Amino acid sequence: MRIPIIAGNWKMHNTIDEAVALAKALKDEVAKTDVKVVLCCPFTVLGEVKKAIEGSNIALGAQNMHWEDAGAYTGEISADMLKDHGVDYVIIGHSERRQYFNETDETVNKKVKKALAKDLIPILCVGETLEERESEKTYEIVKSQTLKALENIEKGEVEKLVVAYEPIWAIGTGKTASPEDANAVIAYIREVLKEKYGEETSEIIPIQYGGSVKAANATEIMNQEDIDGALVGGASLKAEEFLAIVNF
Ligand code: G2H
Repeated sequence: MRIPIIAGNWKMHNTIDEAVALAKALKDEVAKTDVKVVLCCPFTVLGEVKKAIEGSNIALGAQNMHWEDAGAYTGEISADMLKDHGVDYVIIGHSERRQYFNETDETVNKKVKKALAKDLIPILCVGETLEERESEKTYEIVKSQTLKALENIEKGEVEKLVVAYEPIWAIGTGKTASPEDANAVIAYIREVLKEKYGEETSEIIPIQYGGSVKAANATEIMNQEDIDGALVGGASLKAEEFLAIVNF
C-alpha cells in the first residue's frame, strides 16, 4: 500500500520571511493528515524552512542538485550540501530544468544515481511536450525518459524512488491532463518499472501527477487508482489552496 505523497514545488518563489510564514501556516493542519507532505524549496530558504517545520510531519525537499560530490562547478549544490540542511527529497529532471537549463536524460541519470547513493529520495520528473502528445508519442517518451533516468540503477537501490508524471503542456498553463489520461500514463510508467525491476519493486514506487493541480481538481486526480500523489507548483504557494489539496 503506497502512501500518497503531495509535494509543493515552490520553484523560484519565496524569500525567507515568505517561506517561513508559509511553512508555519501549513504545519498544524498537515499534522492532521496521513498523506506524506514535502516542501521543495529554493536552496536559500532550506535552512529556515527546516527550522520552521521542526517537530512536524512535513518533509523538506530541494528542486535540483549536482551529481558530483564537490568541485569547480560554480553555482551548483551537492547532495551533501542538501543533507546539511536536513533535506530528504530532491526533484530531478523537472521539465523546466530540461527546457531552460539543458538537462538531458544523461545528466538526470547521474543525478538520480547520486541522490540514491546519498540516501536522498529523488522525485524523478518525466513527461511529454504538446507536440509529442499530438503525434501520439506520449508513451514512447515517458518510457524512454524513465528508462534512461534509471540506467545502471539496480533493483535494490531504486525502491526509494518517487516518479512524477508531468505532461509539459499542462505545467503552469491551467490545462490538466484528464484524470483518466493521467492515470493511464501513470499505469504505463508502472508497467515500465515492472518490466525493469519486477512487480514487487514496481508496486513500491509512488508515481505522482503534476501539472496545474489545484484545489478544484485534486480530488478527482487523487482518486484515480494508479495516481499516488501530486507535484504541485503554483497552487502550493498559498497555504489555504495547498491544504485543500493535501486534504483532498
Ligand atoms: C509542474 C507543477 C509543479 P504547476 O511543474 O511541478 O507546476 O502546478 O504550476 O503546473
